[in-house]
Amino acid sequence: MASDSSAKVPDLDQAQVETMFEQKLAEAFAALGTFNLAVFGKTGVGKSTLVNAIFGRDVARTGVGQSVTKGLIYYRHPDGFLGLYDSEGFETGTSGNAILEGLRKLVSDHGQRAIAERIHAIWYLVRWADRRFEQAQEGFVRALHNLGLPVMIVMTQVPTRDGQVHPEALEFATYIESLGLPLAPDGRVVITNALVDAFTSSPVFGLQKLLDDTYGVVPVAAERALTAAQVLDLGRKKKAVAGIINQAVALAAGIGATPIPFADAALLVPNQVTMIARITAAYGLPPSKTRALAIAGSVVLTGGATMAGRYAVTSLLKFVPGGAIAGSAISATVASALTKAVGMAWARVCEYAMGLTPKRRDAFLASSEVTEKFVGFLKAGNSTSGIVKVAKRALT
Ligand SMILES: Nc1nc2c(ncn2[C@@H]2O[C@H](COP(=O)(O)OP(=O)(O)OP(=O)(O)O)[C@@H](O)[C@H]2O)c(=O)[nH]1
Ligand SMILES: [Mg+2]
Repeated sequence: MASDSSAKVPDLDQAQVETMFEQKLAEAFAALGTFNLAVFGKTGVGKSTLVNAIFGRDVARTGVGQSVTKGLIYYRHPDGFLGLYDSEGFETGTSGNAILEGLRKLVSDHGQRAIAERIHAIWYLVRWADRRFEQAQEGFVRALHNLGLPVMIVMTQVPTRDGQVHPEALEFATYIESLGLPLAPDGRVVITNALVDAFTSSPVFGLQKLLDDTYGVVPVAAERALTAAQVLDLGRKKKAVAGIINQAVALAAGIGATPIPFADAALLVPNQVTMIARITAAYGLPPSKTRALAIAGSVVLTGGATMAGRYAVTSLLKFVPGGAIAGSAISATVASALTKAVGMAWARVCEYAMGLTPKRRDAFLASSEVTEKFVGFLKAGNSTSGIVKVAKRALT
């Protein structure tokens, strides 16, 4: 029997795969890099509220703060892929000058810094109800631009009705735009409301536009971190994940196509572990909570899917005349189908986690429920591959 062949790659036990998972998860998170955002605007304009609405976390409260200069603190979120320069209690004038001085030092060696240590975007917030944009503010925005940083002006707490922006807010935005400031990405002011107004019930507005515009100014190398960090646009995460799954499927097909006696399950495992780790990171799930993910992944990969897959391959091989070449052709199909099924099921686990409140999510990510969900989604997947069907039956 093929499974007794001396060429057989030894099976990996669960502990080995678990260790592999932890290593690959760490690598995948490190590979995301960091997206660094600086947020300016007077006290109460809504800096913290806006950051919360787009990144789903109070970076300033949960992050580790480090004073850059008076009035400017850099918070690195413990998840690693989000950094925030927050100007709490910011005023233009003297404190604005101090901040500019600090920034000037910070960006003076920008070119020599790793991408993850640069500032990638600046949001300068103006509250519409202030209806004033002073010369000092204008000067501050120009100075930021002169430092080579992409500045966006965001108007906050703007009321809308039936999708129509309050006419006075529009007028105010037009006024700011008429100053000819070098605004990224297109010279326009981004109009937002980050919180439903309890009194007027004016809805949340403009956040997707703000995020899209932000993508327009960040360097490609910081995009993956931004996609992981933001929680507003699940579509962007899904797109990144689809790319990761496709890559792994192509790699699996390559592994399966090598003329080995049969597609050895153990050969497919590292590729699937890497894929799962990258999917987890792309969704931006907290790396500090990945222990249960590593366990779930290793249980499923060593227990069910791949074992069943190999069983199916070896039994099919018996019926294929002509030996290794026909066998390897089947192996490529098997390897791809299984890898795809595993990737899709894992993506659903991550999306399920994303849909929970932060507290429920943490509890879920620390529990054996992860394994149950993974197996459940794998079984429920709609792969038409016969091999995947056999693998599903083997999952109990
Ligand atoms: N309706 C509505 N209220 C908002 C919005 N943004 C902020 N607020 C409210 O305005 C107040 C101040 O918001 P913060 O986000 O704390 O302002 P900040 O700019 O971080 O202020 P500092 O940290 O003091 O500089 C809070 O009571 C928020 O609830 C918004 O978009 N819409
Ligand atoms: Mg704040």
